[in-house]
Amino acid sequence: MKLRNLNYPTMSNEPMEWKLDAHGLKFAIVVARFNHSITEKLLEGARDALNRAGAESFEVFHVPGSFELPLAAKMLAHKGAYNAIIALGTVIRGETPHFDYVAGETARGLQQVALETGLPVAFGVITANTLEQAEARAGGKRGGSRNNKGYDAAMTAIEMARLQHSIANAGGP
Ligand code: INI
Repeated sequence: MKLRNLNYPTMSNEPMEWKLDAHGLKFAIVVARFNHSITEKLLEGARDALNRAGAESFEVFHVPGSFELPLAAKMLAHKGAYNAIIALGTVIRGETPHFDYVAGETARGLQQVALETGLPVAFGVITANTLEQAEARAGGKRGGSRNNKGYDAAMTAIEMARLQHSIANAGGP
């Protein structure tokens, strides 16, 4: 396979151009509407990463809040139609313990789906103390792909889908 040297930000600064190639890969993005001013920026970042990397396709699904992301991810995983799932949400700490339940269960549930189904599930959920902090992790006031957790999650999904493919073809004679 010919790999392209694409020059745009990765989650880490390491030179891992190979993982940026998403040709032939299909993705599902599931995004929470809660805190939608932030989650739509995450979605924009994820779309940008997948488009730049040449993903074959991606489909977008919405759920009410982050708490619903794990079940939606599980439904999508069971379709067997995707190489990875990208889960996007934003949980902002308020005055109540609600934050801990929503954030904790969302993280736990998404990891559980990945481990139980064997399908990569990227965790693109911002957990922040304030709206300003959340905004800063979604590309800033105007959005964009730098410092955007949606972009990073899509990059992770591409890398893990590629890894799954490599492992499936490894260990031969
Ligand atoms: N959902 C979020 O995605 N972020 C939040 O900050 C949040 N807070 O703070 O309440 C939130 N709550 C809704 C939750 O995800 C469920 O949709 C709801 O509890 C119904 O199951």
